[in-house]
Amino acid sequence: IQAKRRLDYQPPHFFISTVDLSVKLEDPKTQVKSQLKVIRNGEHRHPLVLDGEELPLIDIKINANSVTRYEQTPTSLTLENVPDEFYLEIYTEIDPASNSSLEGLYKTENAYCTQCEAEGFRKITYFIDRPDVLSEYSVTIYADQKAYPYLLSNGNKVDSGKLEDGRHWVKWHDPFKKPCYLFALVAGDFDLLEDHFKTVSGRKILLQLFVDKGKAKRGKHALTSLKKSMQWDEEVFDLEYDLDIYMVVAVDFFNMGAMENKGLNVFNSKFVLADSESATDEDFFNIESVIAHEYFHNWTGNRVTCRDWFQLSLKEGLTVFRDQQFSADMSSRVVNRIKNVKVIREHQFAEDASAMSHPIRPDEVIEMNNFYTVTVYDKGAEVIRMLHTLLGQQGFKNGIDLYFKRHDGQAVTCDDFVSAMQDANQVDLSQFKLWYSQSGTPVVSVKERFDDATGEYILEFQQINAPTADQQQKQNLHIPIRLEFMCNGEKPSAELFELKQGSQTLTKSGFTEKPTVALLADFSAPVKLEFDYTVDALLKIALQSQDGFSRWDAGQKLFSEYLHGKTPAGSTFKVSLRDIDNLINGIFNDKQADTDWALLAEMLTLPNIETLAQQVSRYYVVELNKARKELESHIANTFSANFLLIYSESAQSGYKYTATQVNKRKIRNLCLHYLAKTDIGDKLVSEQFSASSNMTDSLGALKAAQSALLPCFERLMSEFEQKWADDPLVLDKWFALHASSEIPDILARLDLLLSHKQFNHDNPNRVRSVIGTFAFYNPTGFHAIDGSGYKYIADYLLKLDARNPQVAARIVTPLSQWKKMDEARAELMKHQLTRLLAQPNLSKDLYEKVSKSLS
Ligand code: B3K
Ligand code: ZN
Repeated sequence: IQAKRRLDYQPPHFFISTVDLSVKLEDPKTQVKSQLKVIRNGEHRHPLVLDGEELPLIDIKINANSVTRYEQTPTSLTLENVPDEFYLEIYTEIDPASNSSLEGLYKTENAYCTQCEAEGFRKITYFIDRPDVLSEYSVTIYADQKAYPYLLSNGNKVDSGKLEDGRHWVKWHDPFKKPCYLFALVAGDFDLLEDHFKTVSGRKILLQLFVDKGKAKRGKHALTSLKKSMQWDEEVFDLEYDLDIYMVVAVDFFNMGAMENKGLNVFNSKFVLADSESATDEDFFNIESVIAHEYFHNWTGNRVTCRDWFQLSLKEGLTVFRDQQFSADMSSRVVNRIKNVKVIREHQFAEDASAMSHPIRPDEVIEMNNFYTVTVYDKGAEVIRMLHTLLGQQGFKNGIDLYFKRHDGQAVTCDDFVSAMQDANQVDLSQFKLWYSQSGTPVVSVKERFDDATGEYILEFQQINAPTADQQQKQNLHIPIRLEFMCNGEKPSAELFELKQGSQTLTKSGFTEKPTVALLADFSAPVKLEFDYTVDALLKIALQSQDGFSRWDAGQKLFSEYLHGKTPAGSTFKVSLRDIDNLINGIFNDKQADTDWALLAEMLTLPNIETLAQQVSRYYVVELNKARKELESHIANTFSANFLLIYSESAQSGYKYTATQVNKRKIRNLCLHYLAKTDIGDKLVSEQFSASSNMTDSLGALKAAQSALLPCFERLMSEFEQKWADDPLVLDKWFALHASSEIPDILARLDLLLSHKQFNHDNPNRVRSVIGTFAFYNPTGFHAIDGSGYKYIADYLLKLDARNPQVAARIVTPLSQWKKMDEARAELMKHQLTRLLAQPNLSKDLYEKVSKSLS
């Protein structure tokens, strides 16, 4: 198996200016006829090489004449001595019903649907399947009218008709040139929700949302979110929608969240369907954010796309940054920032510390689908955010304007993006660009000195870029560090420090006493910070900083250090239980807090075990988990009166997805989480569960019961199961709660879940909710010292890999991250990885991740 390298990029030998596709949907054989206008790129004599996978070729013609001389391999079709410009007709047959990889054209329970990014188009027809080949598409779809009344593709519907045999056809034309990964086709019977959006220039856009029959009322929130996104992009980035129609289809079988196909987004139904009874506030939030993300891709991804897949962060990092800014504007900026930072610290730091470490612009790839990672997406967004921090909102906007002015309609690189930012602002970003090529989490180590006599305060910064699995040599990065100085009786002052060298000093004078400094405010760079804060300083920042993020972060630091101090990892910070009590007392007494319930809830939440694991070089899973549980119990019992008071104050009637209501439910369920660990827990949790008429509060009760191992847990879970027996999307929450339960016989429980009548091994949502949740979020079960958890996952992956390699390769992640574990567990994990690697016909997806983790 061969890796592709970024530096080997060569422009395509041929372009394809137009594509005329005709797809006749039928079981088991779907006929695909493709007519391509092929144009040689420059003067050369290379053959035309087309990509294609598992494609039975029926016929092939050049300028209407059948071709007999061609070379076919399992992944390509080569034609020698072709003209400089010609029409190529290719006729293939595929079987969507047996395509369980959910890539290419596949058939779900009641619909046909495509997923082409990254390299799925080659499973539909022979093509030059790379993002720098841009073509104008016409697509005609034929299918049985009764079973498939809606036949959809990109762009505008231009014609349609009926055939005599009960079949019908629809023809689509997309006027915008696009790479084949943005092609989409959907056929099915749906409920349709319609709305309109009037653009800033006065054009009326038809919005259509297609959902499973009977689910129309759950689609309203997605449509509202779409309109908000369209308006936000006009207001903030002057970006207007370009086609006259925008369609979104929700499907049940989908490998990831959603896909931004031009004019025809395809979504995992999980990110579309919501109403108060069946969806949580978090679901509502995620829908708004994923709808926005895919919509924003219309400019950052579709109008300007990637030259090659190594540039993926060009569109993903930027689009994640845009959706984060949007979410922040829709609700609370601070709470959203906390959310983003949690993802980085919990998942991205783990990836950087693993064998899969890679820069946001990878250099080597075996299976592209393995690189849709938290590094490319979320660290990518942090890199864009740093540009935004360094250039300011206006400077950033000027850069974006220049980027579109230069590159609209093109397939470009990350360097092109940075150049636009640089030229629009006349700054030198050459050192900054290293963030694109260098992997790993930088450590910024800071020391302070204060001179009583002169009033001078000195901060000595050092950056340490340690070697990673993929890269030995590192260079110094350009790291923006926000600081806040706090002095007694004065208004805190903020400042942006740019760390560019290995060591650098910042000197401030004029202090009458040693200031308290809060470093890395707003998480201004994706780094780990080392600084010997005093406990008093952390308490002061946590309770008095002007910056909500810094307050939360200081509290998290106190919790973390206290917890590590309880394990063999230890801590040099001497945080006592008294300090924790002081912190929590302070948080409760804080006047600002009751105006922002959501931030209060964040401040009172302990870092999760996965985040704690990333703060130390050795992960003592059992000890850490125990310490964390004990601390939660302590907090619950020491502050039960406070929790109870807020619990009753935050009660509300009726459900609306508004910031005020969401924040109240959030603090209320946090209080319940703690109160569950007191002696009124069982009663209170049962009461909330019975009284609740919305999913947020019902699930809040179940989660509280699970985490406190309450007697009522099993009973409430079966009530829930009965109520939602026919709704697998809702049952996913139930599956996941069971799978993350830290009960002794967890593997037997998993077996039961897998044989549940709503479980379906071919549905990625189901597989993720049971198998994924167990591997990622059941520390005691997964890391059981007898290795049974690891074996369970490996056994499952051996079967899953043959059906759906993409999903298998995602779920192997926790197993591959064995480096931080103790020797015994590390050996057991490696043993399972070795078993996987020995599997004949292992997919490229799993091969890449498993082999890396063992080398
Ligand atoms: N671009 C898609 C992801 C495609 C993943 C392919 N394995 C969704 C998104 O990021 O918007
Ligand atoms: Zn995206």
